[in-house]
Amino acid sequence: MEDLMSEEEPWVKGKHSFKLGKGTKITVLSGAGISAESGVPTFRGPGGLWDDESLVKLATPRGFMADPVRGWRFYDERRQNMAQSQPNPAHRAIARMEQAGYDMVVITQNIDRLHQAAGSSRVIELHGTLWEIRCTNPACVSRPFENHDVPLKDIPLVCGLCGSVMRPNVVFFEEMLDSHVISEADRRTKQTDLFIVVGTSGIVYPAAGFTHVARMSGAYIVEMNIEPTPLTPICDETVLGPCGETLPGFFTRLTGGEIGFP
Ligand code: BV8
Repeated sequence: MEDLMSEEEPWVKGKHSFKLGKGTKITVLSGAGISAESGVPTFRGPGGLWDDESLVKLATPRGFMADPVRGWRFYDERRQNMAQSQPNPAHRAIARMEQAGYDMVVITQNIDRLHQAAGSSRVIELHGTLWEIRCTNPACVSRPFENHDVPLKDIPLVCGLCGSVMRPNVVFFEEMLDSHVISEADRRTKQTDLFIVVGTSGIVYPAAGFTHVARMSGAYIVEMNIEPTPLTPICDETVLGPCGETLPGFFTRLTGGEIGFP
């Protein structure tokens, strides 16, 4: 078969040497960069959300509870932005691989649900989602619930059951991730043959740690980013470029052109 490598694709390292088998287990670890081409701002890098230090505080339990009005304004604005966003070709390519029958799971750090909107059905959300809300009172019997009001009707949102302030059902900094979510992601990573790290700065743990777990478990690791990251040294390949272009091209090559992408 002629080499499907497209010359113009800038490969920082590694030559495409992974061969796909029918039972190959593919896992994608995605970060904010996979949603950048959908118009969802990233956290770090040019125009990153965390450029404004005071916003990082709102993504901590103490910061949010110290000023729930400002906290909810911050999250309401992000919900409004996310509500305008559509999955991009990177999200769609991953979903297309699942629909084509490949064993594909997504472990995402993102809270925008764009993977699910693209059609991915096996998504592990490490940091929760902005489209769910929960009560902050640990003694309250209410459960997290979906809420897609854009904009939010009340700020701050208050629990109808106990009157406490509500919060987005996301994992703040300094909060433990859900232990079941962690073990599901860990188990999948350890079974993975091809681990694709897309659009993450590889700074936030424990999420970034799954790439190390994949390495130790013998997976072939491909990184897709617009710049090298602290994970680059442990990846077998790094492909530089906007993942909305590089990821569909990567899957086309991987499947020998078997599946085209819209
Ligand atoms: C925990 C949800 C135990 C909320 C997020 C000191 C004190 C306290 C904690 C810590 C500490 N030091 C370390 C920690 C642990 C901390 C951590 O890792 N901090 C980092 C900053 C050092 N982690 C935690 O706190 C975690 N919990 O450890 O619990 C504990 C308990 C008590 C005390 C201590 C520890 C919880 C982490 C989850 C936090 N929640 N978000 C919200 O969104 O508001 S984190 C936030 O960063 C996002 O969720 C995001 O997922 C995550 C990682 O960011 P990325 O996704 O990588 O995005 P980023 O913008 O950074 O990078 C984008 C990348 O895309 C770039 O590389 C860019 O080049 C690339 N890109 C851009 N465009 C494209 C592209 N690539 C391809 N194509 C493109 N077009």
